[in-house]
Amino acid sequence: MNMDAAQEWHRATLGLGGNIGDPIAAMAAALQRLDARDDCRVVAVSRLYRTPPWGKTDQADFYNACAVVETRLSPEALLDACLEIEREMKRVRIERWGPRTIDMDVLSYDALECRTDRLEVPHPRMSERAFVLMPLADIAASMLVHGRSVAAWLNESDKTGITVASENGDWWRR
Ligand code: PH2
Ligand code: MG
Ligand code: MG
Repeated sequence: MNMDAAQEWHRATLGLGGNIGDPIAAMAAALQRLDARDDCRVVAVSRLYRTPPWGKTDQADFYNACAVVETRLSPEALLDACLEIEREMKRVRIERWGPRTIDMDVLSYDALECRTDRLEVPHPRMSERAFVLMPLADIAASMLVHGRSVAAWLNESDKTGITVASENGDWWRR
């Protein structure tokens, strides 16, 4: 194994959300757990947003946020770290696109474009979802996704009903 490669830090973005129980506390705890790992550091967190449910609309509003993470993990290992945190937090998910206590998705990893059985980056639906693009624009507006900036995608997205729910990106440290 090439140990130099394993030591390198990469920059990933994550999308967080939830709409059951106390989603804000769950997202804060998830980010704290990730930041506590010595192979991950949370370097920027967006404001919190309250967002109407997308996909399956007869469910409670979500809270959403995004984070920039520096990590020594590979893309799939970062996905596993996120899934492990979801599991440790006893994630409840009733159905696809339905209600959930905590969701932590890998949105991007450096400028990598890849698709495996388990992970696709950039996240295949991120460029059409304002509940991802609005928080992401707080911390990575100029990042390119499929050749266009987050700000440009956001400009064209449907932001109806989305409201800002925190003054700044400090909400997860409480
Ligand atoms: N997540 C989903 C499905 N629908 N809608 C909003 N507003 N926010 C989400 O995070 C969300 C959703 C599946 O991951
Ligand atoms: Mg997910
Ligand atoms: Mg998701």
